[in-house]
Amino acid sequence: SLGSDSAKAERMFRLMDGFLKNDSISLQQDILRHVEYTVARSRFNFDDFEAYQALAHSVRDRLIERSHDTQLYFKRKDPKRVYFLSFEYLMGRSLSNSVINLGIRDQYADALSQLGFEFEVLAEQEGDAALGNGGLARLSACQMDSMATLDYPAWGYGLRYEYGLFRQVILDGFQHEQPDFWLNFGNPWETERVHVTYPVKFYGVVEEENLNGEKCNVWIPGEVVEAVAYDNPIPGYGTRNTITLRLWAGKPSDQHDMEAYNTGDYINAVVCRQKAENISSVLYPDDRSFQGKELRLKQQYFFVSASIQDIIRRFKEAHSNFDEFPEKVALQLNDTHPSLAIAEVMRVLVDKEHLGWNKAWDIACKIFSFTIHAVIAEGLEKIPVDLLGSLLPRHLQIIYEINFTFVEELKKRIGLDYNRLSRMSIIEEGAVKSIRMANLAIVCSHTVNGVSKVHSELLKAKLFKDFYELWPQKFQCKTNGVTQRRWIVVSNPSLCALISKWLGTEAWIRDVDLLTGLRAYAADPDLQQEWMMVKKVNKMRLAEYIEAMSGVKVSLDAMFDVQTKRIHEYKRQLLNILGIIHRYDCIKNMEKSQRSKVVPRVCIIGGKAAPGYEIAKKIIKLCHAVAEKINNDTDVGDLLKLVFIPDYNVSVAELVIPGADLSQHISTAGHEASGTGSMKFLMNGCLLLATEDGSTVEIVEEIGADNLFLFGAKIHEVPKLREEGSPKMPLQCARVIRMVRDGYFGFKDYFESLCDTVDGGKDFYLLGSDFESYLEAQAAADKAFADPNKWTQMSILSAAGSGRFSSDRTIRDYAEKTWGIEPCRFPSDG
Ligand code: F55
Repeated sequence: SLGSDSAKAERMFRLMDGFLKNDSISLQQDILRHVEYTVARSRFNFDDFEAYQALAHSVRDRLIERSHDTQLYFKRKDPKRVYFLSFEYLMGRSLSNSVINLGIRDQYADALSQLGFEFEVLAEQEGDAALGNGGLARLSACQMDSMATLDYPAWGYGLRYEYGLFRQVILDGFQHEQPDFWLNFGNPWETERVHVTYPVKFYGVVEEENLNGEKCNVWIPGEVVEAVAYDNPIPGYGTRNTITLRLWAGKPSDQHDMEAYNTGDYINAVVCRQKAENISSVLYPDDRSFQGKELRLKQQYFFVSASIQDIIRRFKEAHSNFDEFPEKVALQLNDTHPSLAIAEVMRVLVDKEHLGWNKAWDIACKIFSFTIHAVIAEGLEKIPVDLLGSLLPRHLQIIYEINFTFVEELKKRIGLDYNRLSRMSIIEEGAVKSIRMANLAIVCSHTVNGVSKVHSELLKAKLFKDFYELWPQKFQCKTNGVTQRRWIVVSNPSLCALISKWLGTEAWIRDVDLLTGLRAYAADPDLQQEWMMVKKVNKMRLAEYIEAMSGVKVSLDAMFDVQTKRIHEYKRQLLNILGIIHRYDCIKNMEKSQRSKVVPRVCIIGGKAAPGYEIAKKIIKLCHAVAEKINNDTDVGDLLKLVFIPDYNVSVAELVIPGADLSQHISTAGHEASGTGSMKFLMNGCLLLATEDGSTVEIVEEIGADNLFLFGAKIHEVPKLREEGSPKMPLQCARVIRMVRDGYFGFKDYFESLCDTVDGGKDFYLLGSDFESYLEAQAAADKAFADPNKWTQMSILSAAGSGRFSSDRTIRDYAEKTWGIEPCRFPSDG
């Protein structure tokens, strides 16, 4: 094998630039070959979807070749690897991203046009891979792109849900959920690894046994499910490195079946097999609440156990004992969802590898790092002890053991402060005794990261104060970022070309700090002119989509004002809608002659509500009710339109974000851990209207407060405002709420409870107290928009200052400060 003779191997690696050629003729032949033999259609007769499938398979061939090379190279170099454990990934589409990262988009476009097809049209055939809820899941996807591009020896692990995030269908203005059976037409990007399977065990009992005179615990499980690997290639940009996202699917275990068949109940045994597949069948659509459901816990353990077995197998291939484990392996916990991995690593090292508790714990504490995405205690995951004890009895024991040692240690450090001890304990006593997964993760991780500066400070001051006082050195900050490959290069080709032209290089695609070079030309009339043209093109694309989706015709001269994200009370889509009602009310009440002074707006809202989140669903309905009224009011015409974009997902975002003039990030201060949508809008030269929350604070540091529209209470003011309550409700806010209550938009009774959240005495999210300042910020935005040159300059400065919000920066930071890994680049020019 190539592993033995290193000089020879090096030469081989250089020679083998792959078998597949990328000239136009080769690509055409390749596509036709896949039409004929993979898709099994005649090469003389196939439609757009079949052409897409063949094209995807042709790209996939190239990805596979690169994955092989990358893995072989990693194997030979045996660098320290990072394993990124995330329960959710929002990958969206793969085609455009892949050919761009491979550097052969133009070649493919040319080959296709020779065959009579258009690349863009075929790209539209692809459905989204939506294996996640929102920000956290898209962040994982952006970070995978950066890990590949920066040549880090990384693996992503996750679950291969058969049903991704539900499809949102709007009927009469109400959200309905439909299943997202995304694998229906096959998935050309994944490879099933039938030989990479591991048994995952559940239930049963733990028995004490005597092993060579020593007592040890043996878990005798009651159910076995097989985990099978599906590999998804993640190509880097400007490098041959292509890493792997390995997703696990459940399949029946033969081992288990043998017993069932022997009992003679054949039919029942076959039916039982089906149950195994259920484990990975559906993604939980809640992005906040924890319901302590058994299936969810099963999913967590299933994914964790298979991943840990895979990681340990790979390590053991190259090492005979575990001494070097911490020098070769870093495990990143993406929120608490995968933190059972801690108990699993302990179980494997102690029970299976017989390392001894202390040695195993020492290793565990060196390999885990933990990033938390929640802000408030209610966002933290808790698992009922009874549930864990029945599903994973040995893991419960291990967690108790970890907690016992931890609490004893703690007593020595802080004395018998029982309040504090009980706050910090991994076990929460109470009506439902449960495991605090965040505490488990903090105790074992060497590093705990927040996702923005303010969030990291809040963690230290509030949520994890006790832990911060104990271990200040553990707490770090890794401000989130997004990948400019997807959010500029893929989604906004015209802007991409414009930036490269003015910077005289495409190097910013790998080195995004170069975008600051645009600052020098921000006032240049030529750049401004071209910049406006690009925005116009993107607005046109978006306007066509809006008309197709909702039948509403919008004017390109209007300001496109966008708020797209999951629907949440704290994200305050309701504040946006109340602001729109106010604007409408003003237009209706003004003298006709004054109307020509109004800056026309198209307000665009999009996002999904968790299926059980009633208030969020009412917000969606209110949006539709208000839109119905405004859009049909001839008094208003093009001065104001409101559209709800249904089924917001990654590919819709790619269309919406480049077309936005203004975007809103208006969470109640202190509630958004980071927010990453804002970064995507910023990169696309969209101006932000925002509260000083999460990553916005850092965006202000980069682009200056003059280049966006800030408003609202600051984080430290929120508690006091809450105490004061609604006397602060301004008249304007009270008036628009009254309009809703009086049935101005219909559905009077239905909106009552929604209105109560604002004027019912609590106004927890401070819509009332922020209302005036929100209107002022909106007025400032109107004023700026009325001066196109000024606006364009602010837009250029926004994009020019977005470099810090690239996930490349985030990942480099993780690699250097948290994981301790180095790039490992396949020797080739990409
Ligand atoms: C998903 C499942 C559960 Cl059980 C809990 C939370 C979630 C989830 O989707 N959280 C989430 O998206 N959090 C967001 O993470 C982003 C990335 O760090 C942040 O930008 C954002 O502020 C935060 O809300």
